Amino acid sequence: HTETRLADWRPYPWKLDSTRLAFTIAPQATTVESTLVFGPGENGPGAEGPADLVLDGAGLNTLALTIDGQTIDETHVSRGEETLTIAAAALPPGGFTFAARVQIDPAANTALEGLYLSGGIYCTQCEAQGFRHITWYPDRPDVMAPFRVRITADQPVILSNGNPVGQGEGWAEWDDPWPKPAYLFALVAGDLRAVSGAFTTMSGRKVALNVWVRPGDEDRAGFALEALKKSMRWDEQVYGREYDLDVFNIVAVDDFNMGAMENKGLNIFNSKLVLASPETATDTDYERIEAVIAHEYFHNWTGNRITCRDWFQLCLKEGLTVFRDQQFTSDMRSAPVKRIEDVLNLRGRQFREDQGPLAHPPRPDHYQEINNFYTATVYEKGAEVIGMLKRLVGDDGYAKALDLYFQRHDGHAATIEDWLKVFEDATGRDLSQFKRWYVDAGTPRLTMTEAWDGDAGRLTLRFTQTTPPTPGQPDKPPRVIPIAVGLISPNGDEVLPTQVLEMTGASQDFTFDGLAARPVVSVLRGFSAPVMLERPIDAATQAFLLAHDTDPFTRWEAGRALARDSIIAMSQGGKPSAEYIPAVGRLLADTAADPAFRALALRLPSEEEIATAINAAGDVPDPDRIHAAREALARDIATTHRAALEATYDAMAVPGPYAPDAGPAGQRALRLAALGLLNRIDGGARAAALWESAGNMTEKQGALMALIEADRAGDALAQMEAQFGANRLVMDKWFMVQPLAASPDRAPEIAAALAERPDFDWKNPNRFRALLGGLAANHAGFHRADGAGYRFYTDWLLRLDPVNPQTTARLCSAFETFRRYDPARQALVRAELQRLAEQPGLSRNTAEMVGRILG
Ligand code: B3K
Ligand code: ZN
Repeated sequence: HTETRLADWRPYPWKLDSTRLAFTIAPQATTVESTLVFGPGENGPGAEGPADLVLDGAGLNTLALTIDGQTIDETHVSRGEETLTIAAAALPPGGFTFAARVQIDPAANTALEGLYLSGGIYCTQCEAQGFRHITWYPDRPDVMAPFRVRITADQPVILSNGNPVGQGEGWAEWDDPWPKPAYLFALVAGDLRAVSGAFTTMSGRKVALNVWVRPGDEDRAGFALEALKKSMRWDEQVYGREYDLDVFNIVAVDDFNMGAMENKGLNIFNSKLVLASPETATDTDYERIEAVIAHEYFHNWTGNRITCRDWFQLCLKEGLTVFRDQQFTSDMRSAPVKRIEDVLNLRGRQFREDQGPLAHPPRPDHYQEINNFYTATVYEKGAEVIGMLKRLVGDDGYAKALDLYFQRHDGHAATIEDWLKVFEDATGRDLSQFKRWYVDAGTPRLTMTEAWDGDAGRLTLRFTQTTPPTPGQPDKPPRVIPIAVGLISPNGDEVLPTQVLEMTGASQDFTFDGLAARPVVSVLRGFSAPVMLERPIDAATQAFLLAHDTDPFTRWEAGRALARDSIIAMSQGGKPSAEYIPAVGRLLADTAADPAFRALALRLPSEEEIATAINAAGDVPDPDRIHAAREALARDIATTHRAALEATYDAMAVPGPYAPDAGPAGQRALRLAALGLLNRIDGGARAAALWESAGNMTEKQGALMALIEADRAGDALAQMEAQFGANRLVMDKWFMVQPLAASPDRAPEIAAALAERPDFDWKNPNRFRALLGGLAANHAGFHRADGAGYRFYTDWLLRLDPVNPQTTARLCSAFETFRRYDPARQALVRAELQRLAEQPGLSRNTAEMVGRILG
């Protein structure tokens, strides 16, 4: 398969002045007529001589091609695998109009890329390269044009980007004045109902807002609409960014490869990120809906008005937009809790990626299939890098740089170099070393040692950094690392509030003078850099930090480390840290602390996290022993603190009607964390009672997971199916929790039995991910020694690949950690990967993933 390289990027030689599209929609034969007006490009005729016109297209039935109304002579046309080239000789150098008529088949489009049908609704997904499945076009993000779109369809609702300019029975016309690349094009046609509102922008313009759902789903769309209004207001207040069209549409569809898509003025969402009611959605679902609605809305400026020059620059829009949605959630909810959640997510997905065969920089420089690079590294590490930049230049510097970014690049397609340049110009800083964060893969290991000179009252902190090799990058020069530290005196008072140390060398000392007594160091506050920190520290000091640190992140981190070390020790035949179980008691007694924080502190690290830590220490993780050790620790905690856990469980019952706000959600989270522990010693009694009494999905799902763990969920599962059998999103949960919470010795069999059911609608990405993702997240079940988990998983990847390559390829990452495990498990995974690799006709998406994982 061929590789695309950053070094090969060249400007498009023609300038696309306008795009007109006319669709005549029919399930198996939709006709697309396109009219593209080209003028001489900056680097086109005149600058570099006559240029060919290269257009992208895939799976198109081409009916006509013209230049200025004349059929193009075939001698001037050449065809590649996914390209059409019209020779310069056929093109008037001063400009011309290219027109095409093609036919496509939305009903047969199971890959969900381009125009497809989802449960009777026509919709599109064009990022990254879906537009070429719609018509011939320069399908690259640096070719931007205003779009005028006319759609004829026998459907009540017909939408596209921009503002509506005309409509009648069976047709509608839309005009988008803002130049955009093809990947932001969208079209929707179907029987939909709007939940509508309005927003008045800061300059007083009124914008119509619609959340479009299937008839019957209207009562579950209100939360998304409110989240949209909050996002619009926040982007005005915090970034000074105003919306720029008369209407903003959001559409929920059931079949979608990802979470959502930021098409200009017409965001298309996976229905699970729009629809919510207390009976069907959990607190986590509500928080995600709010965050993703915000994310897609924020893309209007960071992604759409300023887009990416090429797909290597993906983190330019994604890292920044994730960073912005994280800021938004921090402002809407609890900033410390959000930070801890983000770090958990980063470590669970991005650190994992960065330490395995799929490691790549936030800005990669080659790919086979760009859809494989919508990764935790591009998104979440991309956001962390911006967080570091902000920490280094300060809030004012960041605000100035962002203003300059919007001013300088609005309407253009930009690069990471452009992005860094605005920071340099706005702050006067040299960011050449900082750029390493964008171009180097791998997670730096940061070690800290302390030297205390009692006579001088001086503490010296010595930091060293190294980054292990990653595929294609053997040597890693040092990076700039912002290290936030604070010093705490032995009596628990803070003697030095947070200070950001700027590390630039491979090894560097920082000294603190004038100290009356040796302080305890609180380091990497707020997780100030995405590194793995190693420091010699005893359990008593960790317990001290858990009790006294003023920074909520490092406070939580201290407790996490105690829990992690305890499980690791137990999995290797030792005992839990003597400090840990008493510390849990103090946490339960600390009723003044935010329940959401206490819930995070009480929850044990996952088995995956333990396996990662064992691997990082140079040992081989044993999934069965890790599982047993974690269970044993949970039982110890429950036995020791039974009364306090029961009191916490009772105290955290939230009276009155359900509200998805951070306050009550935090109480429910703490309540369920207590339930999870008590469940180990009460045989599921409390979970059974909660299942009966709970009036919201958050507690229902928590109770259900506990019942599955206690192996008494039969009735609950039957009730859930009876009540919600027709609700796809609830049934996705039903499919997910069973393999996820099952005992490892049965998880693969449970997944296999569920896969036999007629309602395992495996072509639907949500349903497929629910079942396979549920199993993969059951660490000991997926990695079961007999290989049953690996086999079942691979069987289904093989089945899905010809139908939906994108979703198949994404799920391959379940295997990215395989080299951590013992030789027997490694051999089992390798055999499954071989089985995939040898499959005739395997998609380019999956082939790339399998190839990279096998190395
Ligand atoms: N930009 C889209 C993701 C598109 C995925 C293409 N395979 C959603 C987002 O990041 O907001
Ligand atoms: Zn995004």
